[in-house]
Amino acid sequence: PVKLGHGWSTFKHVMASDFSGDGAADVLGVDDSGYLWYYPHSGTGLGAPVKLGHGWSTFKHVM
Ligand SMILES: [Ca+2]
Repeated sequence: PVKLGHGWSTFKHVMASDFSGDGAADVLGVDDSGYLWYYPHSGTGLGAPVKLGHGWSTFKHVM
């Protein structure tokens, strides 16, 4: 395992995959306010988060 960061305890959902198609796994997360965040991975670490949307707090599963 590789530690990518901390502070995820307030997130309701966290998932990783190469969403951008560049070969490095990125992270998507839904925070406790229902915001969906995208954390791009440059290959050396996670970049600044980008807010993708709101209203995801009512979803039981996000994948
Ligand atoms: Ca990627």
